[in-house]
Amino acid sequence: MNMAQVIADQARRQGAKLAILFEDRACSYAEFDTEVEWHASALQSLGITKGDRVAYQLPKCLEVLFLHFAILSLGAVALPLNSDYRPEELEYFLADSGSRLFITDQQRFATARNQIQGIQGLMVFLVGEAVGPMTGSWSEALSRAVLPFDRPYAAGDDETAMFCYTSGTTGRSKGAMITHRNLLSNAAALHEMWNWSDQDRLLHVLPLFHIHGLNVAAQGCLYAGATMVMHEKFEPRRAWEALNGEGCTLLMAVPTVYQRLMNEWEHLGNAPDLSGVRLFVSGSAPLSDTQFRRFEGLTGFRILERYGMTETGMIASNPLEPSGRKETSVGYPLPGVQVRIAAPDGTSPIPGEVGEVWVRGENVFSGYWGMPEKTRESFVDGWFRTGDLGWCDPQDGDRLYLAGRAKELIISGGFNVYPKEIENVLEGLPQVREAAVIGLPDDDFGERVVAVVAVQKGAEALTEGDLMAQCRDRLAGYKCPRQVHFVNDLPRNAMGKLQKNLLIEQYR
Ligand code: MCA
Ligand code: AMP
Repeated sequence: MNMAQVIADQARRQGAKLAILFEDRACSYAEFDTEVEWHASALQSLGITKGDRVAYQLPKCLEVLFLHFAILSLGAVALPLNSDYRPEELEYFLADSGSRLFITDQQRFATARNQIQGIQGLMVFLVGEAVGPMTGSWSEALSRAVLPFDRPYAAGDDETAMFCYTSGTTGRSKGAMITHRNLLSNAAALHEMWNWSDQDRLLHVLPLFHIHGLNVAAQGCLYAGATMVMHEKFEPRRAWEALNGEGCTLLMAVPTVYQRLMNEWEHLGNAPDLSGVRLFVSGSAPLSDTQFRRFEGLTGFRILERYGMTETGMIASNPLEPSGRKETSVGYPLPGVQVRIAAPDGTSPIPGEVGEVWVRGENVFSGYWGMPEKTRESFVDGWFRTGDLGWCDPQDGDRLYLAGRAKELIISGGFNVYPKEIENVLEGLPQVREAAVIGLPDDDFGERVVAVVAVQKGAEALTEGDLMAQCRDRLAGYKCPRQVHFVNDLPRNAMGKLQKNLLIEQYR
């Protein structure tokens, strides 16, 4: 089965019902389905067929969803890209994935032209007018599309639906191949676990280029035949208004969003009427017990925390019954998902002890694109090694708690930052001798990216501002250090190994 086909079937059942309200644009299920058909026809007219990778980098808009499901419906592979990626990042993803088509806007193309024009076999289409002979006009391609168009749904089950790039400890991003079965099994599990229905109205404030905003929230909503109120950008006051006045029943967000909602609550004249809301869900980063309790104190709602990962989709969730939700716990494995805690030698530790979280089930991706070695390293006997540390409470039905990470990873506002990638950028600068990137606690983002840098002889005049500007040219904003500390040398142990724990202690 193909995920886009399931959504199309749902659209046919829902017909004139409102599917998405994006800013002042309303789109019914019937209109949504026709748009997907248009987009699929246009893609096919450009020669896109089964297995072709189609990348897109666009601001949050309805067209992203039309395009996404159109790509899937041809059996092609969707590659959503963070709208803030810089040209060098973009070049890597497009070249590594062997993308056949890249759809973006004129502004992004203008910045990245030099980096992407040499990529072999890549067609670039721009929303609006084409710019010069190198690009085509996506709007024109759409206007030439012919309906009715029979979507072939040429891929399904264990064939790839999406590539999602995740960074790694080496600093080189890996394209996780996510299959139709992964998408469908996870959507079904969440549907059951959270009791989604076509009566739901989801407030959508997350980006559409990650699993959370695209698969869990947007696709989950369409899968259920529900309605989505989609904001282009998260603004706390507007979000409270939507939960108060627009009949939203559900919110899916990251802890930073909840933190900002709570801060805003204090400034609202009247407490919003949340009687229509049935569920607040948090994930992508740890929700602290303080945040859980403060939100309950203000609103009366116990946030439902769940745990997931790009490679696995959603893994575990707290129960729907509010009294079953527990602060700092991510709940229990979803239906069809198995979790085991593994000691470093792969055996099971004593119940209650911390180990690495391993996952198995139809939700688990098929491997990293073009990286068979990395794929092999990530699996043991069919179990996927998440790199997260956790433990299960045997007194509470093996309720799962996360306890940190075996992998070196900073999660800032729900976005993952791998220190190595930033260190590579900093150490690539001629003025920098060595650099260490650490995550420090942050009230807003949970963790913030901080760089500790030793400069080359003669480069002592280098400032924090210079380094930040260099990073801004090469890295998406969320990865850029928010603080830089200069040192003479980085602390190392007798073996020469960098001691980041000392830096974290010193600067926290
Ligand atoms: C934006 N900025 C950030 C972040 N977001 N810096 C550090 N960490 C961040 N998370 C920077 C921008 O580069 C910019 O910098 C400045 O902050 C303001 O940007 P703006 O776009 O206005 O940001 P914002 O609206 O304040 O964004 C905060 C946010 C956003 C809404 C919390 O970060 C967000 O949507 N986070 C959700 C990420 C997400 O969906 N993750 C799911 C991954 P400058 O001023 O220098 O230009 S999927 C996943 O993890 C798994 C599967 C799972 O379990 O869900
Ligand atoms: P990503 O690679 O962007 O999919 O991020 C996945 C990572 O986010 C996981 O491996 C966890 O480290 C983290 N994560 C997701 N949900 C939670 C949660 N509820 N609590 C703590 N960490 C989480």
